[in-house]
Amino acid sequence: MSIALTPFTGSAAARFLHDVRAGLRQPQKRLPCKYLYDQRGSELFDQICDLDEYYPTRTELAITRRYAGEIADQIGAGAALVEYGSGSSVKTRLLLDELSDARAYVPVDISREHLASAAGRIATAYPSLDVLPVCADFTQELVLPVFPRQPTHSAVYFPGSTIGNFPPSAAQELLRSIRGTVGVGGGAILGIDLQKPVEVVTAAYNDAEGVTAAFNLNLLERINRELGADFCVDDFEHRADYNAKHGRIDMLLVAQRDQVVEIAGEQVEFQAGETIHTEHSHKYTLDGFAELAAEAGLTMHKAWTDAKRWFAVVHLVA
Ligand code: AVJ
Repeated sequence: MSIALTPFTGSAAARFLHDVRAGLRQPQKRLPCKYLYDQRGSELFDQICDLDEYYPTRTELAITRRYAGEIADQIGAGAALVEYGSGSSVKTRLLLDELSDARAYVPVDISREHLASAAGRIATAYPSLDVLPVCADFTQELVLPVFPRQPTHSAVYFPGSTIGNFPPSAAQELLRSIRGTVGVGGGAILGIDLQKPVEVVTAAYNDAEGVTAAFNLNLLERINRELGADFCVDDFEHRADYNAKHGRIDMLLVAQRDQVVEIAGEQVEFQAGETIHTEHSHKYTLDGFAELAAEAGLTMHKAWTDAKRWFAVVHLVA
């Protein structure tokens, strides 16, 4: 199994430094949420998924388990399943178990190590499936690999409501690029988090054990570790507010006092109470999401939800 590599300009460390500097120079400081997921961050995220307060993971899993057969029917026979994010998860296997005639499985991930281990596990568990990992940033134009057995069509699988981390304009751009990747006759299965009572959403990002706080603060520790910055992490606090205007959770780091932080020779000033935006997590209505998809040229063909309508798995067709 070989991994197709998309060429990058510059090293990962140089990009990280560039993004951190650019984000912290803004009047409203921000850091891209993708950097939350280093080794430690990914471990903490796995712990978040097991928290009582964090409903999305288990709700999506229950929907997928219950409707795997129907979802596979919608994907259709002879497809190549293209998963955004490394897919060694239970959810992916539930679908692959029902897609007995799938031609290929293409996991796409930016992290080479994650990708290789996830692809290896799927290849072992499904020996008759062509597993063709692609190391790439799925927000960029995606070139599908050469298929040993030509699929009848492609279907993108994008679970986890990760699309909710993109602002609407970027989410729409991503949907448009999904449409470009699968082409006419292709489709996509997406997990999306739905609007629900504010207390439920807020609790999911402010857990009692403080795992989400550790996950958020780990970003500053990562900047210290990898970029040699001198953030005093104890001087920042985790906060997650529901932003009703945008229908999203805003995850923030709040400076507890005036301070100056040095990052690769650059001084960054913080005032007490000043915030860094680290992640937005949009909660959609089904109609709202269908509209967003339609503007990107995708039709919402079907949606599966739980009894409380807290989460949805949707089928979009190009
Ligand atoms: C997996 C990115 C969708 O937004 O709910 C969980 C990430 N952040 N707790 C989400 C996350 C804080 C999660 N996503």
